[in-house]
Amino acid sequence: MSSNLSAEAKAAYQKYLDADSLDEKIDKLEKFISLIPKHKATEKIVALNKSRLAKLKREKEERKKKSAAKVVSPFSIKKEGIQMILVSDYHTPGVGKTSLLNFLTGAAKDKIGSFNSLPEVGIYKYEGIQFQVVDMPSLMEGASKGVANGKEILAQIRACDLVCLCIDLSRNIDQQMDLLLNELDNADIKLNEEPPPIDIQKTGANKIQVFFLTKESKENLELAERIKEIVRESGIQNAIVRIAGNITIDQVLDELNPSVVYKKTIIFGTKGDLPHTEENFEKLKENYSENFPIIIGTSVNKSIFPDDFGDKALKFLGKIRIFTMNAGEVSNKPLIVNKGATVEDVALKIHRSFVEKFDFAIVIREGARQKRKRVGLDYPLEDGDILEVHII
Ligand SMILES: Nc1nc2c(ncn2[C@@H]2O[C@H](COP(=O)(O)OP(=O)(O)OP(=O)(O)O)[C@@H](O)[C@H]2O)c(=O)[nH]1
Ligand SMILES: [Mg+2]
Repeated sequence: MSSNLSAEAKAAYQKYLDADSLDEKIDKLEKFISLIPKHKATEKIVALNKSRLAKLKREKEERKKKSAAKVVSPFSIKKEGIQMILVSDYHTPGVGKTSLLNFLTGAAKDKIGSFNSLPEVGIYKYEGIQFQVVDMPSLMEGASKGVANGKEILAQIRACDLVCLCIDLSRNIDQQMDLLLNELDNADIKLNEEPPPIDIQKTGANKIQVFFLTKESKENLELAERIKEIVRESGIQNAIVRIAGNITIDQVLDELNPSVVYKKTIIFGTKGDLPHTEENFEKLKENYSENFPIIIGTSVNKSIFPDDFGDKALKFLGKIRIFTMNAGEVSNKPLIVNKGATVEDVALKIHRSFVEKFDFAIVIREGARQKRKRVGLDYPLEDGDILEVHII
């Protein structure tokens, strides 16, 4: 144990060593890591203990998977379309989540103005696209430790497509943001961060190999030994680690931590009709737009909500719409696929047989030089394309 550590940190480490249960061990180790002063000389000890933490957390995930008796939580909402979750912090009750849900979808009218302890759900339709709006109970301090059903709520946030932080513009916006960002960070939910270009695959061979795949990644060559050390320390003895870009040791640790997820997140400022909310809205944009490119001012009372929300959201999520055509008839419900999807990706979504018996496809693209084109499976599609697949 390094002598650079405070007495408090050393005591915390001892508590971790003494801990009996897995949960307790995780808790104590997290506490210890938070007490290590962060600078160059302690980097190694932080990394080492974070990989131990990753190991414990993976063990916990494994145990969870094994526990056969699966009880469906009332906070678990099955996805129907693009799932967006409205979240707010517990210390600011009544920010207007249920009102917004009701405004967009017509659901839960009778739940407005009262404290909601269970989620409410509605469908917001936008040009044939379904957005499933989930109004979650607010997040309490310590949610990631399970306070006020925090674990269940956070589990659904992990699974959703779009996190929507709801901030009451008539109250202290920084306080609301701080609380929310803190709770989500504690739960290892990373907002608007790109997942690092690291892939760790367990293998049969009894060794850890690190490959640097791109020119850029080769600048990290000197990290190879440390990466191996960290992966081994996290309990993995045999793996291939592929690095495809510039990375940091912290990102390797995140990759080993099974609870880390990356979520696209926007902010809704609510109650924009109340006095002085304009200043707070400006402040919200000023302080947070660097990390949150979409900040939307709303008012349920004055029906203020962007007409082009669906377009904005889809673009932000990196999704495109493809309209399928069958015998000249164009479907009015688009298929939602990832940007860069090919004819094959979409055909697979319709039915596997469309790929197996594929003959050719017709793509109709408004505004293109050649509006109607005959193409093959590998043809890349664009937002708004009309696609007709012909089979043999
Ligand atoms: N002036 C104004 N009041 C609003 C607006 N939206 C909501 N409110 C009011 O704010 C209060 C709380 O709204 P809710 O929608 O119940 O808030 P909530 O976020 O669901 O609250 P919890 O379920 O307790 O977390 C209600 O009295 C609403 O009428 C708005 O756009 N403008
Ligand atoms: Mg509510």
